[in-house]
Amino acid sequence: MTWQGKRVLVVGLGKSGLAAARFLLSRGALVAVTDTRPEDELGPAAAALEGLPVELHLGKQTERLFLEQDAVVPSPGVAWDHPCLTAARERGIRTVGELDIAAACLRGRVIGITGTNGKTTTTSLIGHILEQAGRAVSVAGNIGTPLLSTVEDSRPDPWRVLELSSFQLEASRAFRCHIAVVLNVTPDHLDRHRTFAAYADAKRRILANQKPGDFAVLNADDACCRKLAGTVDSQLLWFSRERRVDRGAFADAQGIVSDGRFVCGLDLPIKGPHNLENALAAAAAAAAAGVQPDVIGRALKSFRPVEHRLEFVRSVQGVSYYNDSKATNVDAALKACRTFDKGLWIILGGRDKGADYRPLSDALAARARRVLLIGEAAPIIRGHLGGAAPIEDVATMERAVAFARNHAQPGDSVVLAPACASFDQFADYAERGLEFKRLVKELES
Ligand code: UMA
Repeated sequence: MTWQGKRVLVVGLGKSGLAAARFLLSRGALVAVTDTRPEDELGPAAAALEGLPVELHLGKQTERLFLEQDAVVPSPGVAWDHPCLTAARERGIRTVGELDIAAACLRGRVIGITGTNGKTTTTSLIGHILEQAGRAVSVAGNIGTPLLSTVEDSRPDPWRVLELSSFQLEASRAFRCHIAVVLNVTPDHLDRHRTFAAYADAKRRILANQKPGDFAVLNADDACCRKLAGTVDSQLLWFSRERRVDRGAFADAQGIVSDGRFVCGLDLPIKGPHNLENALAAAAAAAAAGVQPDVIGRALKSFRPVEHRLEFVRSVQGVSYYNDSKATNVDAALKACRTFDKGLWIILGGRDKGADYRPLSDALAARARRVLLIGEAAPIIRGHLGGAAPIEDVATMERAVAFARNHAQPGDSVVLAPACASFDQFADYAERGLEFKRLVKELES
């Protein structure tokens, strides 16, 4: 689609909408932007468009505005079946997500990473491995840098490593990944996708549009990934923590093996079995991109954990504090729990996304000294966990940290892995993680 002279409405003025508006302006479109939030709540995002020829419709979203357009570009956070988008489609107005806009003008090769958990770590890991291999590489997408803000710099030679969310993929019809990685698919975002089948279907779109010479890297230990294998049109590579695989990467007692060649031992700087899976996925993807095993091994060893992902904050009187604020769903919180053998103080809660918290019960029963509940979801979590572990309703992060400080014993670990969204008390998971770290750093040692 050529954008020159087209009336295009960008829905949502967050990071992605801002990048989309700028991109579309650069391509000659007549851009309007709408956001349900008023200008004073949007802050810098609204100011960033000042002086540009953009029509702003803030504080409300009317169907009429959508129906006046040639095309509508929703931000990832806008439901794909939003009534105004549906009405626009029924009128024959094109609704197009950021991935498909980018698909038409991206050059270079794309490694896309999706999955319920581990996306950001694996995306960063692959970026790090390629960099260590001397490749020109750009890392973007759901990780925080909107894809459309990087398209203008697109050159034929570099690799583009993209974290892709179900929200972005749901809108994708044309986006192609030369190497597509699916880490795991477990229930999340059911408030948006409604059913697990619809969520999994959105994830599956990462494999659509692949060509026979491309690669699909799937988790052999994940039931949903095994089902996806039947839909792959490219070359299938597996990764597994539990079994040997012929093509792809696996772990045995000696270490990580990729395509039959030793990569490195298991003493990685990133902790926990879930991070071993992320490392295996990254090793398989990097090998598919032509990186040699010794380079992959050295890069896996020199990688440092990403902020808010089981990030070690500090130790106070023998108690270790970890920030896993990015554990915004049950499966991620479960993975965080399983990283610790015993003596766990876990901070759970925030905004519920329609989750079932019962899968946490056994892991908590085996290792949690106390569950500290914060935020709106506290009564739901308490109801689901029953008597699995002692529970304390502390309501706020400040009280959670203070409670843990007063009661935890040397050797214990205090972990923020909330299993919920943050929006009831914080702007986002990053603000929540920063607040936790600030409180922990202020503790007297
Ligand atoms: N809005 C509307 N109408 C709606 C819904 C939202 O106007 O119906 C407005 C909101 O008022 C807000 C704006 O849309 O002002 C926010 O848009 P957005 O939610 O798409 O957020 P962005 O700031 O554009 O950030 C998005 C991704 N956010 C989501 O997918 C929810 C960021 O992922 C991503 O880093 C960024 O683009 C850059 O690519 C964040 C995320 O939480 C980290 N992702 C989810 C996750 O990882 O679980 C999928």
